[in-house]
Amino acid sequence: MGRKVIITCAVTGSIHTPTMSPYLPVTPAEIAEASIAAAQAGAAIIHLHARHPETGFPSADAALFKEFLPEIKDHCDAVLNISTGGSSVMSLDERLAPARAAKPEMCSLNMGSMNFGIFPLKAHFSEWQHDWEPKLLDATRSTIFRNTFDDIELILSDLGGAGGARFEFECYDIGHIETLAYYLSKERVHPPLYVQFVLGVLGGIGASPENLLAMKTTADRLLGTAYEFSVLGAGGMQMRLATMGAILGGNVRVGLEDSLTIAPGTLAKSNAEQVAKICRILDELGLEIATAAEAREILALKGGDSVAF
Ligand code: KMH
Ligand code: ZN
Repeated sequence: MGRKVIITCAVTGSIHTPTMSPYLPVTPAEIAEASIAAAQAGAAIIHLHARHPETGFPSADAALFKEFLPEIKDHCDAVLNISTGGSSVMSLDERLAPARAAKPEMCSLNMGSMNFGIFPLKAHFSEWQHDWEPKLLDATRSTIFRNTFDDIELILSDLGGAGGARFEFECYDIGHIETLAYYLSKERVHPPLYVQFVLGVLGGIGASPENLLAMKTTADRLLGTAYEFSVLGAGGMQMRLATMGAILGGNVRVGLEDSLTIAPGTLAKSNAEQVAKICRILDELGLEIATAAEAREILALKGGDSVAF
């Protein structure tokens, strides 16, 4: 197979809140619909969180995931990747419940504890649909997004070993790549590693081309040929950094989890709109887009028939 670019779409996440965009999927039906449309637009992987259906509050209730996972699987072939990051105000056990129940092909694995500040988003709004929204944003001034070595090893053994999942290794800074290289040297993780370079979260590395190059150079030095990478630029740099990542030989992640816009100052009307845009860019660059089956082959996934939903 020649080089193909894998598109991940992260459809809702736990950063943005309902007041920020009317297009953010909230209910299981909305999450399913957004995921299927994103897959139809060209995404090979769908990265999934859940939300409380009435309030939109980030939720790791496995029962909510059970409402949308089979529905998405019935309507498209995309790889369903379940978050183990949840939100920084959840306990680790809460965060792992959906992936433990669903035994997915893929789940996220955040490679270090850090500040994860989403409180600056508060300044853009004066009225809120729900009381919890400004409170959650403020809470990120004092909470730690906890991903200790023990936590990482628990996820590797529980979901990787026993569950057969492979990982989207979310690296928010250079040191997280060092941690991944440590686990590679100890044979706790196995190639091909799928490394998500996350740029633009306050507390992690900033969203600049220079920083993306630094991440890539570090990963090349430490992980050599053992890895594939993808690029996630949070906020307004999403499309530019994804494009740069693709040019550098990587894959891309888009979706309303990480950016609500389709162009500066314009809200994206759907996740699929962002997927369609990155498809157009990749096409113009002469780059081919991976199908879900090709993504499974590239990332050595266990297959959609081996999950528990
Ligand atoms: N929204 C990303 C910056 C996870 O789900 O494990 C972080 C994320 C974490 O995707
Ligand atoms: Zn996520």
